[in-house]
Amino acid sequence: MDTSVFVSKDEIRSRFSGAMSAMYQQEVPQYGALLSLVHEINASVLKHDPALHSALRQQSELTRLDVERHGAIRVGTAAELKGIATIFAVMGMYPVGYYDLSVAGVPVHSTAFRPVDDHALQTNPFRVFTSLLRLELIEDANLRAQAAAILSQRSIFPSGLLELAEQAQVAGGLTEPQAKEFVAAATAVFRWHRQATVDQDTYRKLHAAHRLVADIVCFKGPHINHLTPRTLDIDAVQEAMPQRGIPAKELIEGPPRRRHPILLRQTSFKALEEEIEFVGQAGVGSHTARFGEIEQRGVALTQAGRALYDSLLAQTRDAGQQAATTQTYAERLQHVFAQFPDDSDEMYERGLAFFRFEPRDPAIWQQELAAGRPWNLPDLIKRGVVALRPITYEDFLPVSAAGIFQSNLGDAEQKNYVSQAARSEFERDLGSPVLDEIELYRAAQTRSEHALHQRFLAESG
Ligand code: OOG
Ligand code: NI
Repeated sequence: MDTSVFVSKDEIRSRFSGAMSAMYQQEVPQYGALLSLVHEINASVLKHDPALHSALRQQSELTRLDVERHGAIRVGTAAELKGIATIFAVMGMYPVGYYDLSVAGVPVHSTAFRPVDDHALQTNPFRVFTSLLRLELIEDANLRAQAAAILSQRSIFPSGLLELAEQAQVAGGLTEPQAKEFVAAATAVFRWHRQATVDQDTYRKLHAAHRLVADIVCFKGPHINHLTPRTLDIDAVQEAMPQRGIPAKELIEGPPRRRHPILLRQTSFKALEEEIEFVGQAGVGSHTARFGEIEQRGVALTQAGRALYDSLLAQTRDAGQQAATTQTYAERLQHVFAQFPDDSDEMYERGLAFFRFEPRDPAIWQQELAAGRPWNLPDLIKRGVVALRPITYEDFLPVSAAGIFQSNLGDAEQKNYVSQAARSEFERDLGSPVLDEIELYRAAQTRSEHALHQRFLAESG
């Protein structure tokens, strides 16, 4: 088979991400306004911070910045999740990580479909946070059965799409006309349907069980519920949102502002109230589900770094429970996170974060090669011969995700589920295990270390 006639997975993913963004701008105009704001602020940050500009260029992060975004969808059944996995695989997006949201009172569990290799991430890191409804968490057995019956009636994929995806897998790719057809059909899966598939009474009952249950069960497909561009200064965007008439969520989720950003900071604007029509009834109702979000990404953390992050976040939250506190959440966060070193060398030495390695300066590198010392990476870093380049965190944070879900559900919506993570059930429904994100970052760091070591050996003659 001549694979040169195939459009690359990276190219298909880029086109799909672009098509989704164009569709969502039509559907939710505020998302378009947010995109313009983020572009403006990113341009201004790059202009005023030449050091950041050149660091991003060196890390090959600059090219992807303008196309970078994530989306989120929610599906109702195992068959739907498997179909989604088949479609995303055509675009080089694979399930990474398991997120249990039931602990936060949301009856779903999730994974993130995303590219995994260095080149694919650099080209276009489009990711989709994908949640599966956990029907077993609906208490009322009748309602549970009714929801299952409604879901079993629908087919979320346009005819021919899954066949095309399966054929791509067998043949090894899609030709140009096939890729066009594929992107159009795949995008259509996630469009908004104003017409609910149920009557108002059914909608109300499902909504009362949990607003998310109604959102997942009552429509023809898993509409994209937000798209999230990446900003270089989330605090600036957060501050500017209300000035542009965009109703921002109160708090930025995740770690505090730092010189060396870690993981992921996120904020969103509140969901729109949209008119919907019910089956067999005149008149309209309303549904709120779709919103916009922004994110700022930092370095990926090791297991130890992540444990430290989780414990500091828990400390910040616990301190907030104490009546005597006069500090704002942001002040507490800043204060508690003083315990997390804000210095790349220290994060590397203490094994808290993942990095790639590069000679800092060609002349110094040449001197080092001439000196004939044996390879010793930690020493080369310490002496400033080798520079640390942070590996960007490509995933999500469950506590932040819960905060994003909650801000769009209203405070009254807090539910308590007696439930635990059900990773193996999720993987059974998905039809494969999810990849371990920490392993992916570790492998990226190791590849970089090996490449530099090889170069050192080759150039030392
Ligand atoms: C997904 C919420 C999680 C994020 O950025 O953490 C998420 C949803 O609302 O379906 O997208
Ligand atoms: Ni999101």
